[in-house]
Amino acid sequence: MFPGIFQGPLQESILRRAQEKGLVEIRVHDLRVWTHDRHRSADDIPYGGGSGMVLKPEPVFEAVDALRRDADSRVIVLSPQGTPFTQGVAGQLAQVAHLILLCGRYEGFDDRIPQGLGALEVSIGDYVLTGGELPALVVLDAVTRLVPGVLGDAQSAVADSFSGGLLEFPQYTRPPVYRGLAVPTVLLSGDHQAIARWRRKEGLRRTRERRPDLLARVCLSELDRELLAEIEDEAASKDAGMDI
Ligand code: JF5
Repeated sequence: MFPGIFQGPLQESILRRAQEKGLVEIRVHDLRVWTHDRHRSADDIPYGGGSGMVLKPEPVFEAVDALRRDADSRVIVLSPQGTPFTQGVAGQLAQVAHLILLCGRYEGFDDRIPQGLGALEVSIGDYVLTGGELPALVVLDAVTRLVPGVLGDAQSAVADSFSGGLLEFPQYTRPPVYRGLAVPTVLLSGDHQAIARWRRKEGLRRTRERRPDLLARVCLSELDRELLAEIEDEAASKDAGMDI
């Protein structure tokens, strides 16, 4: 309903370059093209009563009929009722040749839309937005960066680390002290083994503090368990008011 929303994000930085290199092709369509009445209405009042409007099936089905390419096409509907969008889902969608992202407005869709289109309903998080355009951009961004050739080799390694299921370790750059805040000395040591251990430990510490739900799912190595035991000890001494 609002194709203009896509113009900024798709014409900057990595999404722009991916399109220029021909690695992805992104087309934006206006649903109103497939409306027929003179007001070009895509919405109607809900059966059963209640406030708000519902996206009508006809323009959506006609749009998808016109845009669907072949058996490779997958329809994605962005909605708070969808399955959570994760790095894993992004990885799966990056394998699909042709995605059709359907952006709703109003209070939601006539439920025959996702059902009848065999669509995957995807949610980017537990909050309500005014439309599906911003969620669609989130999906486009997360999927495009996984398409081979879009990122340089150095950056594509980073994609693997969230897929590793933990939060990232803290990063620092110069200067070594800024406004009294020092970079952890191990990072300046040149001891690559000590740095790797510190990074793993700090990734685990952050995940434990901020996202215990992730920690419960991830597969931990022997070293991870050792590092987590150290973190637990440190947290316990801190709680006891001791200065480790
Ligand atoms: C939308 C009707 C869809 O608000 C969302 C959303 C939240 N998390 N993931 C998606 O989608 C937009 C708004 C109104 C249908």
